[in-house]
Amino acid sequence: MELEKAGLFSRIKNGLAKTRENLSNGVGKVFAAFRTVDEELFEELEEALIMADMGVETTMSVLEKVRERVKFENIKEADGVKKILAEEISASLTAETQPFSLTCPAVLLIIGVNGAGKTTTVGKLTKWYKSEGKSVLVAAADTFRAAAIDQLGAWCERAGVTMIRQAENSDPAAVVFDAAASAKARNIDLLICDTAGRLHNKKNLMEELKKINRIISTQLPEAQKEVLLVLDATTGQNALQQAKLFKEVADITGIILTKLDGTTKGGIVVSIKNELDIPVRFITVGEGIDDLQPFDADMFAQALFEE
Ligand SMILES: Nc1nc2c(ncn2[C@@H]2O[C@H](COP(=O)(O)OP(=O)(O)OP(=O)(O)O)[C@@H](O)[C@H]2O)c(=O)[nH]1
Ligand SMILES: [Mg+2]
Repeated sequence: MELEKAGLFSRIKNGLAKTRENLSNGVGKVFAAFRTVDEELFEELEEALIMADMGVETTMSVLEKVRERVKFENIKEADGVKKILAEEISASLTAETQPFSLTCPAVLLIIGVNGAGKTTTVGKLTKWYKSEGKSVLVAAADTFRAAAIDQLGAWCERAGVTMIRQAENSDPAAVVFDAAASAKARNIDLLICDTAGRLHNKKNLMEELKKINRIISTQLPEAQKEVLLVLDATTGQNALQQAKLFKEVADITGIILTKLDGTTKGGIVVSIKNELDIPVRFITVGEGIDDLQPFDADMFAQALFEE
């Protein structure tokens, strides 16, 4: 178990390499040039954290807590301040958040804009939960392009799970209906629904999600329902804006942040949790089927700062 944890940790660390580099160019430099704990130090830290896309509001509130603790604990060493900063970031990520766990049967509805990484993430989640011993069924509810259905089909084949599909351009809600009925009949633990990224317009999207939710609730009334919004971390603060829009049309229960490997903007995780109060549940750090990890705030904060 310890070994497993160490492995996960080093994968997060590698996945966050660009963000870490960005932070160490910023926060790291501030600490390297550390002289005394004074207002100037905090101002430089503030700038460095904002540059890592932690968001202004979040940076301010985290640094306020760091300031208080540094004073109260009479910290004089750079390492001490750094440790407190990591702890406060971690604390802000876990504040009032219940750990994520699934009680089966469960349904995951995966939503998000074009290209955010939904389909890839469904593939990864399928493998993740299957290796936990759960029976999984996938619904190809992105019916806009045949290629999208085939892309998902390839992931499902690799993970060894069944995918429910219909013809291109059929009603996404009808696919979910079929899949939910099948999940019920076969006593499936977990149904994962991929959806289309095309954000026609807000009203359309809202109607479609409502319809899908209604079907799930009718077909699988006992199931735990999670609506997970997939956000592309490389878009930084834009991802936050997207999340705000989606929050207006859907009851999002969690966020999956993708492509953390390709960005210097990993600080966006902190900003999402603090400004939207939606917990980050998974992160992805690559295109491979195993590049998905449940989000662990302590590990994440440590990975950001550890040398
Ligand atoms: N580097 C990296 N690339 C990723 C990650 N997750 C997804 N991608 C890539 O992002 C691209 C888009 O992924 P998709 O899963 O097709 O995105 P989508 O949200 O389903 O897109 P649409 O169905 O068109 O809305 C693909 O090229 C993926 O390989 C990740 O964690 N890291
Ligand atoms: Mg897709």
